[in-house]
Amino acid sequence: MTLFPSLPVLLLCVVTVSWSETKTCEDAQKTCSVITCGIPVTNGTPGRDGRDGPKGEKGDPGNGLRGLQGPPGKLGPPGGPGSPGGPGPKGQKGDRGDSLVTDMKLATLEREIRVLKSELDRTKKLQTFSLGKKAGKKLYMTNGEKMPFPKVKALCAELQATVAAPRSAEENKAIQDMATDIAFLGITDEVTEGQFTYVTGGRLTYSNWKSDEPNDYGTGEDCVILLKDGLWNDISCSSSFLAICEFPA
Ligand code: FUC
Ligand code: CA
Ligand code: CA
Repeated sequence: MTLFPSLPVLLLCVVTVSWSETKTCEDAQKTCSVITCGIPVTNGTPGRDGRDGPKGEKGDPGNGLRGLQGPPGKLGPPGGPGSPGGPGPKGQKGDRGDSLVTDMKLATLEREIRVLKSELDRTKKLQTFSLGKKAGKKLYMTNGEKMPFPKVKALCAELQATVAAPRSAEENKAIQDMATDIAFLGITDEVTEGQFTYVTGGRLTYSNWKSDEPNDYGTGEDCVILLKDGLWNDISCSSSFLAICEFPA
């Protein structure tokens, strides 16, 4: 017996199944032996893919294991200029500048000082020789003028000297020998009447008063003069006598 019925029967079966929606497959099988029940008929070929749907919402962060760190990203754009740096280290000492000129000036000055010292030394020796200055002895000098005592003091001070004041018979004689006239001595009792002192300070270590002197005669006598014979007399300081200055030994 053949599996397939004749063509008119097959067509009838197909039509009958299509008209009755409530009829079960088993009912249809009773009237149409070619219908097989239980297994659905296979679908047709799939249609073409539809268009992409809308983008979904962002999903929650995953809590699984993190992946390994990726490779470094691309080099970024260059940054802006930084803030100015601090001061650099101290530089080396500069050149000596014009020290060469200064050195030459100094050398010239030193040479000139050497010459001047030499000339001063020669002048001093000539003066000593011409004045008969003796080593270790004071030098007495006069300009031959007579004047009141204050002027004698001022004159000698100008010469960086003092008024002649003998501290020994020898010095008294030396002054007497060079004096051309009665001369003032650098001795007074201006500070304390009756107490004669050296104008440079200090009590007398030597005196050569004439007899009855000092007598503070008249309105008073506080200065001292060396008489021609070498003796002393107190006299008024405003009277005028020879000025003699002394220079150290
Ligand atoms: C003597 C001196 C005085 C003055 C007078 C004229 O009395 O003691 O100083 O010289 O003479
Ligand atoms: Ca006196
Ligand atoms: Ca007197």
